[in-house]
Amino acid sequence: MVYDVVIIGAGTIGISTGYYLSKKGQRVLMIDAHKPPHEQGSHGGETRLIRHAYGEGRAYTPLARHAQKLWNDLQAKTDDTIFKQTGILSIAQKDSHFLNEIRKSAQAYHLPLKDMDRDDLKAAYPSIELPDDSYGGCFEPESGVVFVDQALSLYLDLAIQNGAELQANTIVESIKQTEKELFIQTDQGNIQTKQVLISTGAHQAEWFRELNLNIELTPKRQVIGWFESDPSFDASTFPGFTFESEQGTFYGFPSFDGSGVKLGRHDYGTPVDPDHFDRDFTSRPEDEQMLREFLKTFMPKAAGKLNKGKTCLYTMSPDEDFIIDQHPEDKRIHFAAGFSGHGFKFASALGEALADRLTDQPTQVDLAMFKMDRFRG
Ligand code: PYC
Repeated sequence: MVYDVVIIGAGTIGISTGYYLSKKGQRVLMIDAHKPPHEQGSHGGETRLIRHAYGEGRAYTPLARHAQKLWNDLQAKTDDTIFKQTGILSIAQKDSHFLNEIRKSAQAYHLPLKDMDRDDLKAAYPSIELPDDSYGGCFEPESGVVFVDQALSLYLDLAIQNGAELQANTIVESIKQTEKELFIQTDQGNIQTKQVLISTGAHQAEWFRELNLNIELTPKRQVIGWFESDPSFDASTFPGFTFESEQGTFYGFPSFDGSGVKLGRHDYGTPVDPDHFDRDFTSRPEDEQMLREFLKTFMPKAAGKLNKGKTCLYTMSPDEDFIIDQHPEDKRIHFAAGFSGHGFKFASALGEALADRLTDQPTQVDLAMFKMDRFRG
């Protein structure tokens, strides 16, 4: 049996691509070292923000909007919560690059956006403490929070209903290229396929080296904590948020059903070997201290007891933009990598686009900005 596509890495992008390929009737096999969804890679931590007006660059906005449409389509298939429209509040110095880019994205794509000074923020969110008038914010009402396990489990179930296969707890050792087929060599035996997508998150650096692609990827250990919070932080009234402060760039989630506020720091993280790093949140007290210090300063009523803490992985590309491309010498080998801590929200649209590319169809979103030749001298 020869598969149309083998996907190495059934994480965020692998599963969504598997789903969209299965909808096209492709013979698909997803392989993962663990049993997805799981907490071993980059999709742990339960929730992700989806922001449409995009501080990292307005070029991402069409992708975010199409991703939102596809998350809504997925939501229509289930009673579980895939997406919750909490709105997203971004706070930073009022003339920061990040807020200006959000404003420009909203303008360019006619997105509803409320520009707020410190007094507006104080009136709308009395639980946020801002030390001075230099801070401002942008509130985007149509964006919100995607629930990771629910979304990926549904994509996986639907893909399997459509005939896709999942081979969990399997290590891929190498890819042998012959003119006719690709042979995927695993610790459970060999598999034949016409094409392969490698989307192995923090393990992608090893594949780039193996396939002679000179692109540096850096896996980083990240920490997130859920802190007991006052009812003013409940998801019915408080939005998801990003917050650039003198203590660092943080992001967070309101309390869902008493979970407490979830907080992480984006511009932080220790470079690690993804197979050997300290997964225990409590082993480094300075991690909790850093998150708690931010809350004590800016959201003191959310600085309660730590309900739980987790670690997960970012995989940083050299410019923090994604790498989605085909091998320059063998177009049957596709990659999706380097999501740099801001990829999950786009997974629906990227999975659809990769499935289109793998079946030689035009993509609905433009993937040109993710080509790897941008790193060539
Ligand atoms: O890109 O909004 C984001 C995000 C939230 C958590 C990690 N990344």
